[in-house]
Amino acid sequence: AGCASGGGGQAAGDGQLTLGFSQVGAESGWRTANTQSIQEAAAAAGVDLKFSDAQQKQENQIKAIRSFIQQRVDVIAFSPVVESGWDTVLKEAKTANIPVILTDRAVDSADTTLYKTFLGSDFVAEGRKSGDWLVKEFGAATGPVRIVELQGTTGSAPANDRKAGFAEVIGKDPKFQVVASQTGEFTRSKGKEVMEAFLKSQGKIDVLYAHNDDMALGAIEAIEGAGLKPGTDIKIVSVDGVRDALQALADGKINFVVECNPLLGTQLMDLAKKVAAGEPVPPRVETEETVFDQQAAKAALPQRKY
Ligand code: GYE
Repeated sequence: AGCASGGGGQAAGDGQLTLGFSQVGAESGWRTANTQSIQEAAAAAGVDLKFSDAQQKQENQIKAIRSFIQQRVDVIAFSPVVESGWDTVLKEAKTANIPVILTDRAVDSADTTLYKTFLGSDFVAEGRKSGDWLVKEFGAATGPVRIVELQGTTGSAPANDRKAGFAEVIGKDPKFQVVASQTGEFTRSKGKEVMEAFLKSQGKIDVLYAHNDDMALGAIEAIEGAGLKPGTDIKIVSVDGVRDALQALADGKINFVVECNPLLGTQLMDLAKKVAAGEPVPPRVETEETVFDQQAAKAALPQRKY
C-alpha cells in the first residue's frame, strides 16, 4: 500500500488496500456492533485496517486523520463525532490525494468535494418515525402530553437530526410538549443520571424520547429507582434496535424502537475499494431500516446479532 495511483483497483506495492478508520468511541451497543462489523468486513475483504478510537473527542479524530495522511494510507474513513469543524483536516487529505469516506455520521462542510461519499442512515427520518409513533399512541389524548428528551452527543449529526425530525412531526399538535431536553451523551450512565434529574425537576412525565437505546436503558433504571413502571407510567421510544432494547421492548419496559443499522462494514469495504480504484460511487449510500413494536421485537430477538 502507499501509492495513490495503484492500478487494478488496489494500491501498488504489496497489493493490499490500507484503510485508516477513525471511530467515534465505544459509547453504546450500536457503536460496539459497528466496530465489530467494520473489523470483520476488513478481515474478510483482505483490507489492512488501521483502526483508531477517538473516545468521543474531535481532537483525537483530527490527530488520527493527520497520522493516516502521514502514513499515506490508500483511503481514510471516519465517523465524525460532531458535524462542524472538519474543513481544514479534510483539505489536508484532499491535498495529499487520499480519498475520504464518511461513515455513519455526516459533516456540515459546504464543500462536498472534500469527501467521496457518505454511508449511513437518514437520522431525520428516524426522528420522524419516533414522532409518528407518538402521535398515534397518544391520538386519543386530549390534555397535554408531557415529553422529556434525552439527546445524543451535542453537535453530532444523529442528535441534531433525530431532534429535528421528531420536533417536526409532534410540532403539528400543540398538545405535545417537550418539557425538558438535555444531552445524555449516548451512554447508559449519563442517560440514567439525566433521567434521575428529570424525575426530580419535572412534574408528571408521560413520555421519554431517547436518541439511542443505551440512554433509554439507563433511564429505565432511573424510572424504576423512582418507584415508577417504565413502559406503563412513562412511555418510552428510542432509536437503534440493539438486543438489550428489543428485550426491554419485549418485556414491556420500552414501547417502540426505531432501527438504525450499525452493520456497515461490508458496504464500507466495497466503497473503499472503489474509491481507491478511482471508480465512481454514489454521493450518498443509505442503509435500510425498520421499526419495532413489541410483537416485532419478540419475533426479531432470536436472530438478533447485536
Ligand atoms: O445511534 C448511537 C451511537 O451515530 C448512529 O451513535 C450513531 C449513533 C447511535 O452512539 O447509539
